[in-house]
Amino acid sequence: MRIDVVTIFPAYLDALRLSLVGRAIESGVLALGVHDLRGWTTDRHHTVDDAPLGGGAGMVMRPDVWGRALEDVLALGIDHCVREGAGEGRTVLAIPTPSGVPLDQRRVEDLAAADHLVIACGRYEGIDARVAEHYAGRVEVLEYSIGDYVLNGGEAAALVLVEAVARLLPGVVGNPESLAEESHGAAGLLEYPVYTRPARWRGHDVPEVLLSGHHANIARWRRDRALERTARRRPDMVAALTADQLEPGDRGALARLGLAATPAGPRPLHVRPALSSDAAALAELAAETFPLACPPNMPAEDVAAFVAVNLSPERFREYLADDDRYLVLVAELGGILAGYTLAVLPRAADEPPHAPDVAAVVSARPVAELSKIYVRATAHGSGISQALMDATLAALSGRTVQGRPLAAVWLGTNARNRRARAFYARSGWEHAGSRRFTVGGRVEDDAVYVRPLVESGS
Ligand code: JCZ
Repeated sequence: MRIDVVTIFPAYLDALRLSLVGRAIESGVLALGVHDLRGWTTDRHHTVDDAPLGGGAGMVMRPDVWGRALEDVLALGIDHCVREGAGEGRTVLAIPTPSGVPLDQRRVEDLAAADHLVIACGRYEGIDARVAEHYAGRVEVLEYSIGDYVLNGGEAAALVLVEAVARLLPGVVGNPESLAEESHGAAGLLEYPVYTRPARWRGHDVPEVLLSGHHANIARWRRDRALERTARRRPDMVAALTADQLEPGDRGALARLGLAATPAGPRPLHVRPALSSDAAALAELAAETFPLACPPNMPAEDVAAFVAVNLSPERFREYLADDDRYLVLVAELGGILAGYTLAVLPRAADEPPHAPDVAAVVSARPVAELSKIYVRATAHGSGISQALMDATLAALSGRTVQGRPLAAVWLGTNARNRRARAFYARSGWEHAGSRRFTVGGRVEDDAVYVRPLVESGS
């Protein structure tokens, strides 16, 4: 590849002769030319600028000087391509400007595939706009920005572009794995933090997992830190993650960061106690989600009758009004209810759970029932159920019945609902047996699960 930089401060680019880029030049994978724009002036003062037409502050770089410079410099690329046997070659004229397209790794990768890159560094208020317009008819023109801040000229932005492109040329970065593993690669995440010896420095310890030699745990820890950093520092990048970029275990990590992995990408998830003003929305959500949890052969009329009686806005208002007995939490995704939980506390501390198999397995009292944990079908698999369950268990851990803290929670789920059963088994619930349950006069079997509660604060 050949890169030519045109500037009124050629010495600014001396730094490129150092380090990796310097080695790329020495090894021959990169030919770099730096040219003084004043070499193409014709007056004895070597004038490159003139006043802005239409008025305004500062000066503008003259198109005639730039035109002569670019004719000569573009010709150097033709010679280079012929010598390299690259045929016509691909030429890009890159012009740094704060009003350009943001430079990112995708674009750098694309530019690294060009044969000739010419970088035109402006100063003052920039280059007469007709220069970019004129050359766009002859070569690819890219007006680019290296960030939303203002420099005095294009030279620093040229250094940035040359360094970013040069390190992608074959043989420039010693270990191609370091290229593959980096930030802004296909992973769509920032890098995890890195450490070296000593294991303790000024009272700061290296995270223990990195000394464990357990490769799977190290990989998970690094992935979690990368997700956490990206969520905090670059919410735009996290929001742009697609399902194919997520690995098993990422949903849980995102949920702990308050993000649900929706089909549109991770979105902020807010779990809070339900308010009386949520009753109508809760009833609507319940009517949508309850049928999904029903046995597949249950007649639609029975499902509808159950919803009308037990999941009406009026019933929700009753649940919400009786907060000694009911705990209702909702999950909001982008301000919209995406799921809810309904837990039922016993009236008396020694009241046995309303499922004989649970009573047989758990002797401790009081015991609450996690009656509903429903998530809108469109949000299934997003980690909302996990977040709702974690929040519900945390809230129940702080509750007492007649002064005694809750000892355990149980729940029943349709025995044939494999998705739900796998979810409970995965999240630390113990299968305790089954219970009979009637809906619309039909007998159904539920699998029952239990979980002990640890008192909050202990
Ligand atoms: C010429 N001022 C060229 C580019 N990202 C970014 N910030 N500032 C620039 C820039 C500023 C300039 C010129 C005169 C680029």
